[in-house]
Amino acid sequence: RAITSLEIGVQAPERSAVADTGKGGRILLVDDRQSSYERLATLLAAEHTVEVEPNPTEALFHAAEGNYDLLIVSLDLNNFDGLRLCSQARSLERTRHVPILAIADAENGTRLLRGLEIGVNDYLLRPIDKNELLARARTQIRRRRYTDHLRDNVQNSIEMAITDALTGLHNRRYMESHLATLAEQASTRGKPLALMLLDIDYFKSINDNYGHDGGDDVLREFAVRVRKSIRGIDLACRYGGEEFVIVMPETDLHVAGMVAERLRRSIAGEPFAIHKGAKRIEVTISIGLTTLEKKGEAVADVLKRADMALYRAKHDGRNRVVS
Ligand code: GH3
Ligand code: MG
Ligand code: MG
Ligand code: MG
Repeated sequence: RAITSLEIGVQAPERSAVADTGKGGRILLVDDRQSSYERLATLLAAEHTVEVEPNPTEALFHAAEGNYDLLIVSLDLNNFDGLRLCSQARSLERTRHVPILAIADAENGTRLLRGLEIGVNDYLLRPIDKNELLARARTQIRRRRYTDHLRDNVQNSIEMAITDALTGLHNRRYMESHLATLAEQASTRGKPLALMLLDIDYFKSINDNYGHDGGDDVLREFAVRVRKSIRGIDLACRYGGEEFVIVMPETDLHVAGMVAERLRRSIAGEPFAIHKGAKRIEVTISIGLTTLEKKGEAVADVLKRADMALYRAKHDGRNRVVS
């Protein structure tokens, strides 16, 4: 798609420099009147990188792909195209958070009211004053960056709260809250649910022989293998030091038993690499396996049963699955 964009003469700041100054940004100007967009683009180019797109349909494509900090949309386009663009930009996931500054002739003032209703962030009436244009663009870009920053922080906090830092698997807290939901779903839908508790055998001696870092390497590699052996809907978590839980929705005891046995064999059958280049060490695991037994059963009871099965697997000689 050929972009009829127009890079304005003034040197555009680099993206990183933009972030440093906290000022200049990338703006997509959607306007089809040449005298208008040339003037606006020149004014904006004093602080920002500006691209011009006269065609609103094309503009939506660019906006969705272009990582802009601000859309400036003329509502004087024919057939209410400017308004349609604003409303489409608001409904698309990729453009929802990009601020929109609308521009209109005074005679199109009613379009501005519509624009504000559908989520335009700010507006300017023609004739446009240079300082006002720059001030409003700056405000929108600053706000955008701030909310992006907040959104990233919230996202990170959520991820950190539910993830085990060493292995990247879910943590125990997440598993316990999510397990209740999965068990409820299984009960209401009349589907089976399997749960296995996995514990690395003689892990203390791995730590003793290869150091705590060697032990950590084993835990990380173990998590990688677990992830490979389960489906997307299964839930794997690090339950404690070298104990893990796998919850398998819509899986009965027979199938879960095969999954557990395959995982046990894949661990025992391929020694683990610790550190770079160091010799490989043999690791085995014991697995206690159970299923949700009756509708509405408490998850604590399911976990207890898995723990008892694990205890028997250890007692019976380790490197085995017991259900
Ligand atoms: P068993 O076969 O009965 O399970 O023997 P074990 O040695 O694995 O038993 P135990 O559960 O007593 O030992 C687990 C050890 O795991 C104890 C603890 O020091 C170690 N551990 C717990 N968390 C971590 C961790 O994050 N990293 C490392 N390297 N070791 C850990
Ligand atoms: Mg133990
Ligand atoms: Mg152990
Ligand atoms: Mg243990």
